[in-house]
Amino acid sequence: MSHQSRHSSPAKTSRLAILSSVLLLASCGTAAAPSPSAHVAESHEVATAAPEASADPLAVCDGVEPEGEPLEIAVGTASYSFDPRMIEGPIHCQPFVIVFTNSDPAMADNPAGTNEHNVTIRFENLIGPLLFDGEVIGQTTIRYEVPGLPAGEHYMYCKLHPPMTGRILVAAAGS
Ligand SMILES: [Cu+2]
Repeated sequence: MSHQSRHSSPAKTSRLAILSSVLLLASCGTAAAPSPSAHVAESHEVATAAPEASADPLAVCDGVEPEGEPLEIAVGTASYSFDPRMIEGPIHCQPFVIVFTNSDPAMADNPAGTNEHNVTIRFENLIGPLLFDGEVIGQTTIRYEVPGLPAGEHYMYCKLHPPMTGRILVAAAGS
């Protein structure tokens, strides 16, 4: 129906296109998979053989007491990327604070759609369980109180600009 396409703005369409292509890349690994059937079989195997993968990864931190004041980590933005893109310092299951400053100004006819950003954290990669979903902000600073995360390297991105990504390295306890 023609009236539906009129409601879909070009900016929204391109954002959805970016998101879907990122998801496609994340789920398939490479664009040149050996064969479609091999990929389907692999996905099915993962889904059925690891039911615990859908469980909340934060559950391992239940009952862990915070030690001292939470670590504060400053994260900024520089032209629609995180600065720094690799966050180090958090310890296994210890809450920390991200002091997030968005310094990208609003502008008319922004090819990126909006200058607003947030920090979303997922377990290990883009399709991992959600660990933290920070409030979206314009050009300002916000304090994100992030719960203790399990040790490992987790995936950080802006949910309005999925190509805007980073990593959070969480060290093992006692390290
Ligand atoms: Cu953003």
